[in-house]
Amino acid sequence: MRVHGTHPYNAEPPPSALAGQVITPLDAFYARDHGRVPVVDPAAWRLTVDGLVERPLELTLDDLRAGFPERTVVATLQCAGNRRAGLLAVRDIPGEDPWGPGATSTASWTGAGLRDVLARAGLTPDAAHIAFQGCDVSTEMSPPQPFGGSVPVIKATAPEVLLAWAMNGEPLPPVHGAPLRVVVPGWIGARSVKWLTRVTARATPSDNYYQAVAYRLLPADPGMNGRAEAITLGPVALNSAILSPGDGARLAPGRTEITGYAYTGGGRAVARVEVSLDGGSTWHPADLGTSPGPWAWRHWRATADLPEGRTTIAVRAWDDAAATQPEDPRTVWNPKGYANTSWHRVTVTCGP
Ligand SMILES: Nc1nc2c(c(=O)[nH]1)N[C@H]1C(S)=C(S)[C@@H](COP(=O)(O)O)O[C@H]1N2
Ligand SMILES: [Mo]
Repeated sequence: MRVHGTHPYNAEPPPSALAGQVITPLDAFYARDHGRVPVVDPAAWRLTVDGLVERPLELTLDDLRAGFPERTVVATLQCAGNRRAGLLAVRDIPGEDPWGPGATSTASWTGAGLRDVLARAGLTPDAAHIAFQGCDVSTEMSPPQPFGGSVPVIKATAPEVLLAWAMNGEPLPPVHGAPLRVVVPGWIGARSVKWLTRVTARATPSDNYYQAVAYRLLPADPGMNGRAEAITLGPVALNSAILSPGDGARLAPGRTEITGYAYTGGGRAVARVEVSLDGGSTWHPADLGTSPGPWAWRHWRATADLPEGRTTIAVRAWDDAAATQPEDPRTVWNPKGYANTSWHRVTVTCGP
């Protein structure tokens, strides 16, 4: 793993560890924490469901396992800071880690459907947002706060949203949120709150720091009237990256296999992936392979005859609304370094 920090723990797999496998092994799954991993006693742990509900609930892990149908969903998590390093190269972003393309991974998640738990509690008609709170404490703000966030009721009650206790068929590891985390497929990783202790139905979005202040896309510049809106990040924007060959690789001449991932959230689908060897003048379609399901990335592959010497390989994806990725990271730079969706590039050298 490439470790960006130990307390809190932040680490991403190198591209080679993500390449070639649609389900990321647990020891290669990226980790993104804002506080120290809390020590949770699963026997004493309870999940509180409260707020705008008819019947507030207090559930043990056994209540969740025995009381609700078990569901499994293959879903990709992607941090909003994935590929921030490409934005840092444009302009400095103080205090934020230089994530490469590995702040994303895919697992098979098992747990109870959040919609089933919310149905048991009974949402009142004025419930519009479902807020999540973990029991880790972040000191990134003053006074310190537990990590939290929210999603609109329409997403919270969609069948793919889980309260997960297992990952790839194993008990949820401590660093990924044991004993229970939310998994909100298609939305930025920050909404998949780990070490979950409270689910609250509200009329408005969560006022937690990570919903109300961080994970918002600020304008690059204040502008002439200083009134550009901050965008609260929700669904993941279309993105793609090259996993192999690695940046800086030396390759034997001849045919080279190029592989990587493409992903989009919010219920959209990756419709096409293309690679260019000439800075975007011409594009070659990649093979998308079979889909592992509507909430997971696509692992694509293409083969190319690389010329001798240095070549920069670029990738871009298209989605089913015919949106594609911007060429230049300068056009998407923002002060917190989120959502770098610009073409991903690696430079390789071919020679005898
Ligand atoms: N309680 C809690 N939940 C959290 C976080 C956190 O710091 N604390 N980080 C979030 C962010 S920003 C991301 S990208 C994902 C990362 O999940 P992972 O560490 O399992 O990959 O968890 C989210 N859930
Ligand atoms: Mo994140």
